[in-house]
Amino acid sequence: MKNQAEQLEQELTEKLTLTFGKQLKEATTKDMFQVVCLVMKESIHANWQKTKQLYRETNSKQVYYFSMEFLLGRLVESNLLNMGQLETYQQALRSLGFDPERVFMEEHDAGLGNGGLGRLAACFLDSLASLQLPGNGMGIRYKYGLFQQKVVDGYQVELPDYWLKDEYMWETKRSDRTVEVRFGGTVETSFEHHKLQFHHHDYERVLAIPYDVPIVGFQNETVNTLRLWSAESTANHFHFHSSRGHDYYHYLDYKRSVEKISEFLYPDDSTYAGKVLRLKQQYFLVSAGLQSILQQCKQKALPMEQLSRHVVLQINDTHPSLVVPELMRLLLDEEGLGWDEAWAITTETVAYTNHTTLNEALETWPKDMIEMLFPRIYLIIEEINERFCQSLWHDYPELRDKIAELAIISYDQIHMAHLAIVGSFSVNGVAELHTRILKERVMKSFYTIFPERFTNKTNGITHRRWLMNCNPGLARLLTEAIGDSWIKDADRLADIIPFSSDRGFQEAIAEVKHDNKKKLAAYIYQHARIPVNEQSIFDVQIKRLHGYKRQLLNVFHIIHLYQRCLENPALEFTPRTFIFGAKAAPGYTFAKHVIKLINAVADKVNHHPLVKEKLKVIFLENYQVSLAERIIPAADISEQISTASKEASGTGNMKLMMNGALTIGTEDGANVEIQQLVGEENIFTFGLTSDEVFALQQHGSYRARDYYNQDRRLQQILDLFVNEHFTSDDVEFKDIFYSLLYNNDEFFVLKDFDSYVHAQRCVDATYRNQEKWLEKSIINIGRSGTFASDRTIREYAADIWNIHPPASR
Ligand code: 26V
Repeated sequence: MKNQAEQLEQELTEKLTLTFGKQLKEATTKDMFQVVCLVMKESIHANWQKTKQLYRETNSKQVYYFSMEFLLGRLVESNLLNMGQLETYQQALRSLGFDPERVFMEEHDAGLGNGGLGRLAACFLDSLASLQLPGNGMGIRYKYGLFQQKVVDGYQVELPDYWLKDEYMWETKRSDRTVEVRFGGTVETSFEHHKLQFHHHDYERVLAIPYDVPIVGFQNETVNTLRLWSAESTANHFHFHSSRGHDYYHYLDYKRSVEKISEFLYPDDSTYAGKVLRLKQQYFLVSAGLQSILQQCKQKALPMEQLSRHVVLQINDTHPSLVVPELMRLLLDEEGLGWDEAWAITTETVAYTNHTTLNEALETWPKDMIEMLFPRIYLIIEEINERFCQSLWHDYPELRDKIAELAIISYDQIHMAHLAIVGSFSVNGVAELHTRILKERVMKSFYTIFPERFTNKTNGITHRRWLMNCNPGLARLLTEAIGDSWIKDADRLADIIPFSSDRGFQEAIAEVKHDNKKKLAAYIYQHARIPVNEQSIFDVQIKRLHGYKRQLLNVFHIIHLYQRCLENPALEFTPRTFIFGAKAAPGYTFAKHVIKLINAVADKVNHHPLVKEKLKVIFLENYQVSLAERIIPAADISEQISTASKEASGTGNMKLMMNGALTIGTEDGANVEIQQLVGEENIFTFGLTSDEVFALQQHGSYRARDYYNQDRRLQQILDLFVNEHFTSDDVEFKDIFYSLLYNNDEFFVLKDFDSYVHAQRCVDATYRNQEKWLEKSIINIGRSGTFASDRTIREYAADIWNIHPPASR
């Protein structure tokens, strides 16, 4: 009798011959990766079919998570883990003479997202499937994901991310589910059968082709669907639907303009060129997604009036908020329903998640642009706005002076968040503090009108990827100590808290961390050629580069330490390795200057004879999901230092905590909840509170210059910028200097500096007492179960979606 791994060896070898006509000794790791995927897909696809059938037979209500971003990373290992096959495959690959890790690394990260918002969507899909919930993703199959980052001479350089270069092993093209999306043209009205009818002419036809990706649940045979839409031209476009001539060059222009729709993921930067294209992408996702959902309902002969009993549409930020008018359009024009009926259905079906309160990140679109691109949708938005403003006038006399502020259309702009709130039954924030700020400040008047709509759903992360998969050493240790119940129920991680003061367990935790640090050190050496001390504190800040996230504050502290070392070479503190990973939006000049600054400081610090044994600064290039998976298990300190009130939640904070890092952070986003869970003594909190930030902003009483004038340390640091200490051509650092001293330091870097330095001293002192440190680390791991996305998804399912696992399983 062959064991499982031996059987698998045979299957893999056979598949290799069948697919590539190769023998084992001729196979490359890439061949092997593809063969592994092909063999896995046989069982995944069987379960996929069964799951779809089960949902059909049980008539299950389904949630569709509409998102412009899904940051999946690699799937091979997490799929194997969820299938319960990871060890078998690893064993079989080793016997066949392959290093499993290298085989898995052949998979190109699917980087269809910018940061937290996109990764959250991916974690949610994992949890939906793992909880056997009928839930699907709707997204765009961008031909190029988020740019690949290279660092050249300290500067960020962007390269296209052609992730589809080799075939994407997980997708299945579903040409049979193609739908048509229409852009531009004109709308005419007529009065027929006692009803106003709308006719759309001269539009551009775009084919939306779905590519389905299976989402494998954790050891439960559930396989859900992520549907990614790709835009294609249609050969008979001019022939049938345009009054324009149909010469060949016209056709090529048309083809090009259509294919552009699903070509690029846009970075989250307001200064990008081609806004029109981004808006087209949003409508493309929404229209294709909704049409396919309604088609499925019709196939099941469900009456449209009951749509909300069978379907719920969750929109990930306002990017897909055109679902509101698009669903109205389909119900009115295609299904022939009346306005009130269609409106009731729409507002019972759509739910909206807000992910930011930053003013510059709240989406608005010029009304002319919407009118030009989607003339019928524009008319519907106008009507929604008209009716909403009317109802404000009649039902809320006390808000009459606020109508302009609340309107969906004002000053020729369409406010997408207003559209999303008015058109949905649920509005949620992503952490307690964030939801409070929405209710009390940013969306206060909407909260007065629709108090029942607002809820909080604190974000989460999948502990399968972010603990079991990326930190197998820790996972093993936890299971040895408390059994494996935490795997199915992350709250059981709390069972290790009684071990937090157990010396033996502490030692074991320290050993795992040290192993992980060794591995990361090897990676750093291989990629950056910088040797790092494995005994040093690994201090990690990994996230998008943004002013409000304050990587600059971190750099200031590093420069401060550097100067203290120079002043006093005998200065005693635990050596530190500062590790950064961050991409800056290509058009965000300030952020790019900060990257250059980090690298310039790194250059000095890493080579200075008086400093290099104590401090190291590492900027790891091309931060992405697979790199996060290497860094997080090795972190001692988690930097969560945003200006209070600005970070809606953060999710990196949760991942690092779950892997035993201690947080140094402001009272912002989910940091507040981390603090509540672990207690003040197990986190390093510093800085202004969100209320203090609001007060300073309101009174305009902050004077950054005073802090510079009064704090010698800040003078020293900033003077290095202008004195060209770091590079000789440092225009970029003068730009940073100006933003702080002439633009009055929008993000309160100077204001929080002293408090941050103090907190960092506490970090150093605490780390010296390893027993205490490890105790805190274990308590952090133990309390992190709350941040499993399974908890978040259970809350969404129960409080918003009203969906359940199908009864018969
Ligand atoms: C967008 C933009 C666009 C214009 C320029 C400035 C700017 C800044 C930020 C954003 C972010 C938009 C929404 C977003 O990604 N929010 C993130 O969502 C995560 C998941 O809920 C959450 O953990 C992060 O705190 C939040 O920033």
